Amino acid sequence: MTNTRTNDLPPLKRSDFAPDFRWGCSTSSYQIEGAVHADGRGESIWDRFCATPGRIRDGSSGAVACDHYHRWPQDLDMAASLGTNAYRFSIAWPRIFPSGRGRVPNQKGLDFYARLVDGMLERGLEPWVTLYHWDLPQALQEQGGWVDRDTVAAFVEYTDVVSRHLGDRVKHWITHNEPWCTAFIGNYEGAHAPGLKDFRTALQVCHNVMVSHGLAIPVIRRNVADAKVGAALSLHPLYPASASAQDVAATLRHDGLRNRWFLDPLHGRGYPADVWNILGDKAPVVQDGDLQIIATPTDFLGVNYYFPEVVADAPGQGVMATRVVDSPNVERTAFGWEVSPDGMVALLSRVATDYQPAVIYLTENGSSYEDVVSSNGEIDDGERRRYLERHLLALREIVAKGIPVKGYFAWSLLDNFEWAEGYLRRFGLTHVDFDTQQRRLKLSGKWYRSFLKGEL
Ligand code: IFM
Repeated sequence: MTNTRTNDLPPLKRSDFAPDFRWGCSTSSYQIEGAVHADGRGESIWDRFCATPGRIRDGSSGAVACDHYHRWPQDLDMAASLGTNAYRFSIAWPRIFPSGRGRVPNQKGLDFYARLVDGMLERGLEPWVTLYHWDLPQALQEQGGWVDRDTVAAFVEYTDVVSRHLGDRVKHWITHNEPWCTAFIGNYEGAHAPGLKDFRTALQVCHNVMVSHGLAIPVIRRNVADAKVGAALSLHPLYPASASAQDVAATLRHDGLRNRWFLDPLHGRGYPADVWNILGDKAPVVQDGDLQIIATPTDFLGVNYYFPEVVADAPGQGVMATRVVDSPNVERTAFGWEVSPDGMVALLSRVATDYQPAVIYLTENGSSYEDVVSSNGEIDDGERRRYLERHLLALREIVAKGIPVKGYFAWSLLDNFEWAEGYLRRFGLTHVDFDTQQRRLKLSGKWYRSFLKGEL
């Protein structure tokens, strides 16, 4: 994989894209809000996970994070000042139902999101809600969490309340963010909340999350006139570590669980048979009608793109007998993720060819570098700026191929709590000083602003 994009391409302009193209930033509740005890919010699995020694690399938590719960007007001002026309954020379920479910939602939690949405609309930002970005109420985890079918019912109730409350103002709804991470990082790798390490559990969690996605769609449509609904998947272009038949077969298996396990059932094809046959007794329990539910038609496919993976055969390693290897001599972010705009072109071309979604949104894309505030207060994050520019050049190429990408959301508006990495990884276009809560637009943010305002 080489990145061939060069400076001799025509300069990038906002007008290369359709006038109604959505340009935004993405955030999520636990990563930015803080205020974990404010206004009746209940405990989430991430509060519990962070309180467990050794789980978060720097021993931190999202208890304060960017204090966005109190500073949201300033943050929305920043988003609007960039020239974006949309803003993707998530709702903290424990603010709405502190114990996960109940007859009466927490009005103060609903009011917070109503104020936030009104604030977006006042600033010309179209609100894009994500209902689940990983902060499950801890009380539901104690009853089994996503592995328990009751959590599916609880999610549908929560969806009903939120969509009834915000549906007059919010038209774009994302049910789940990155179900792969919910299921496998949280329940198989154990690196995210709830920190379990069981493959069978992860597969059942995955299935239940997908069923909850399908069941939520008609509820949103019932409550929201002109709703546009989809899920945001983390997808990866995959390449075999060598041309050997073994590595090629391993890459196909890996693709089966990483990409097709989500894309196939969402597009009415059921679970991929090649993977299902490998799973044996680890396969999830699928009730009659579940696959039809998961395949409930959506309005768009959300794709979160960060990096490609290189895969090798690994006999005896896990059920799938595959291994992701570090390819040498590739450019990486400070997080170690390969930088590959070409991978984004390959991924979206593949998704468009294999599944023909009517509309795709790039619901996340971004990079983590070790930003330094210079003595004059500037944050010269040239690497992130170049990452952004190169991915937008790739996006222009994707759109020119006729692939129906209709929007791009940069991850993220702000530096924030990066899950198991704590505050060690910064993804923001805006620098946050976590001691003072001072925000400073980085060079990358200024570049995004110049691009969006036609000033490049
Ligand atoms: O911070 C995360 C986000 O919550 C989900 N997508 C990937 C981002 C970077 O790791």
